[in-house]
Amino acid sequence: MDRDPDCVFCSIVAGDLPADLVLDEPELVAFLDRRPLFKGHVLLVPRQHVGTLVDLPAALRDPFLAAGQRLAAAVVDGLGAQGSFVAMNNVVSQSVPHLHLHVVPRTKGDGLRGFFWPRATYAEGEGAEYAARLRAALPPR
Ligand code: DGP
Repeated sequence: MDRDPDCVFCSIVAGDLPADLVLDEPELVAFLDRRPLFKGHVLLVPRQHVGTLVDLPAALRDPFLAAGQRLAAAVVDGLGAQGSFVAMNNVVSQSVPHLHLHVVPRTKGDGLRGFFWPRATYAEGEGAEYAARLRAALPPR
């Protein structure tokens, strides 16, 4: 299994660094974020060192998303959350360069207000232009 000796999440996966494990399976591990947005905030990682979503091997795509679904169910069924916020940072704002999916329990009124994300506005025709650039850059299926 590929491991980066300098990666903290590889150390958690290997059992060299303690963490509260939520899921421990041949291809995937999930554990509590040590600085949770809310209690029960889980990070799902591939066991092998993968930097970002773009680098995730095809064979892991379905298991990774399936585990994310199960964790999203578990924060509701196990913790009494109403729902979840599921997200990942890739490169920008990614503080640990080992792919990780955040699964955060959410309940109305919990105080999380959209992370104060800035919102842009498209000028007339600009949305169509952006969509065309993205379609042209999409890697083949
Ligand atoms: P991001 O900013 O999206 O890269 O999220 C990285 C998260 O990883 C951040 O919420 C804190 C968490 N984290 C960083 N180091 C450790 C660690 O050693 N153990 C645990 N459990 N979580 C960590």
